[in-house]
Amino acid sequence: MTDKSALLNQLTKIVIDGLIEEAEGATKEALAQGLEPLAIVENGLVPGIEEAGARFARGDYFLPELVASAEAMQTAMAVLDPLLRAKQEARKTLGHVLLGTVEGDIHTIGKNIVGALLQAAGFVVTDLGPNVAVGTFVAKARELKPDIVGMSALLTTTMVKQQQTIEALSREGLRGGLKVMVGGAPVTEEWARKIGADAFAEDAVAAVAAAKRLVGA
Ligand code: B1M
Repeated sequence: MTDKSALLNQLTKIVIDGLIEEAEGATKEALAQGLEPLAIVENGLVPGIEEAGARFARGDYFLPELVASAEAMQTAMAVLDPLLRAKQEARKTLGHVLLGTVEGDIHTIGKNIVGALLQAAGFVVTDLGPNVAVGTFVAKARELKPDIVGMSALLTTTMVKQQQTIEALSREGLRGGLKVMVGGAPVTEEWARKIGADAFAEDAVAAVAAAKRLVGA
């Protein structure tokens, strides 16, 4: 095993085991060894949080263990996030994305990665955070006039808020010229079509490609 894959495996284990104090140092070490920030996310951290989620679903992990895994991942992401954002690819602004996790849903990790890569690609991102009420998306869309509203949902029970937000945006006459992108682990292309979203993306790299398509960049 190479040093680099050993470091990635170590990061995966740190997230699975929720070793919060070790996450920052191991992430900095991976960077020092020349690993790209996105590769650290995709090949080190994400497999760890997915395994923690699978253990939680099987009943092998309880909520405190899932929380510890999430905190270890977020500690590592605090190191990587500025680097992901700083990798400015475009010189001109491609558009404005209003981003948030829908009402009733506090999952932020995937949304934050999407936001960081959109910013790196040249989009201005206004991140409303987690648990964003339908009315808040509508009010902010009216106020800020973004090109794209992006909604993340991680729970099968909160996906419906994406639909309700799209309906509210239409009702308020805000859909003309405004595109909507949806994503999150339970969200599918089929769901996106059903609720009238303009784009679905299964990961952050696909989200950048989709956002560029939506603004014709
Ligand atoms: Co929770 N959780 N969680 N959780 N959690 C899931 C989603 C779950 C699948 C775990 C499981 O049972 N296997 C399950 C949902 C089951 C379901 O709905 N069918 C679940 C549950 C049940 C819960 C609670 C209800 C647990 C409880 O309290 N009993 C609770 C819900 C609280 C709430 O929201 N109201 C809860 C809480 C938590 C923590 C707080 C502990 C923590 C979140 C911490 C945080 O985000 N700040 C957490 C975590 C970490 C997870 C798992 C393990 C990992 C999610 C994650 O960060 N993945 C998750 C299991 C899983 O998904 N495998 C799980 C990594 C991230 C990079 O991927 O978020 O999918 P993801 O984002 C990707 C793509 O989806 C896409 O790009 C991202 C980057 O590549 N994408 C977009 C995301 N948003 C996008 C938007 C776009 C485009 C693409 O356009 C706008």
